[in-house]
Amino acid sequence: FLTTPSDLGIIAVGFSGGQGKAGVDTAPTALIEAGLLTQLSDDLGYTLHGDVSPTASTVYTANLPAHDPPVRGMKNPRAVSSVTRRIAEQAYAHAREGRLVLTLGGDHSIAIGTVAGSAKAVRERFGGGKDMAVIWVDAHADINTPETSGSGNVHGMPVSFLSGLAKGEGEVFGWLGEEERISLRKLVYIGLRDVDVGEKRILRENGVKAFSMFDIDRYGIGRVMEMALAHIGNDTPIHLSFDVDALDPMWAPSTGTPVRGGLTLREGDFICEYVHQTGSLVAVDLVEVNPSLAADNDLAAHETVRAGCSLIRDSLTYERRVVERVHKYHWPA
Ligand code: B3U
Ligand code: MN
Ligand code: MN
Repeated sequence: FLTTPSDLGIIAVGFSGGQGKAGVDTAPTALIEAGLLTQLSDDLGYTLHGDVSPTASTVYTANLPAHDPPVRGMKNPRAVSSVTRRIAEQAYAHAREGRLVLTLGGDHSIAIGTVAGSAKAVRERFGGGKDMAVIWVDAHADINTPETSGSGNVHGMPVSFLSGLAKGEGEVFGWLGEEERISLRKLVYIGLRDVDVGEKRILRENGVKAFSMFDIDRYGIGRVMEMALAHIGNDTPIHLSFDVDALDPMWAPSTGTPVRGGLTLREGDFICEYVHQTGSLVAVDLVEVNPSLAADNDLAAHETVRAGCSLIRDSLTYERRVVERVHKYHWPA
């Protein structure tokens, strides 16, 4: 786990049921058409595993319940539960093979699956003695419980289900067990600027580590990353869940809930490079790219997809450079 996997398990899951806007389901295809996979294999030297065909996400989104009325206010609860359950199995299977898991969303509800899958694999690998850390880069905290949520959109709730703050039952997240849970003590937020009142209370009461845009302005992204990693601790496997709306809409306009005053693309890239540099990265999600929300110009979608590719590359690149350096030093005389 804590070495340098040169194998990537790729999960392409264009799922939009965690929120109300169509189009986020086309993101994996858009990212792939922009050349992402070629860059990962040809330029960065990764061996890719997993179905990345244009129809890949049908594996997860097939046979969804036709009748899916709200449960505790959650919209599409059975669909989200069943999709994330399959993603969790897939992420776990990749991780068990020692692959770094890259998931292309989809809305952020899919992280219920990806994080659950990596948490389970990490727990198994370390015999339960080590909790996986999660770095959640987002304008939003996504920690509403069904009860605190004003929207009923599950993409605003993944962290509460993953941490056990919200409990599932039966066909709606009943599959989410102890071994798939994360600890709120090993969770770090970066980029927050649109947090609901109920979420703020949850963050405060649980002492969750959060670096808002205020902290980034105050300390700079370099210092924030140092503090984030210091909080997590050395040699802790890290799952990076990157919501593209953490970036300022200037860089990523095509997303469901853009919030002004966000990260520059360079700050986002730095976060990804910095996390990868730890050598502890086990999984990366990139979510909420919605190419059909190109508000006022045709370039918007293209720019957002391009930003997404950049973030993914950087989360997988830094170590490649380190490896090259190591090779140089160990080059036979
Ligand atoms: N906190 C609000 C809004 C929101 C969360 N995540 C996104 N938007 N992208 C909610 O619906 O829970
Ligand atoms: Mn999010
Ligand atoms: Mn968000």
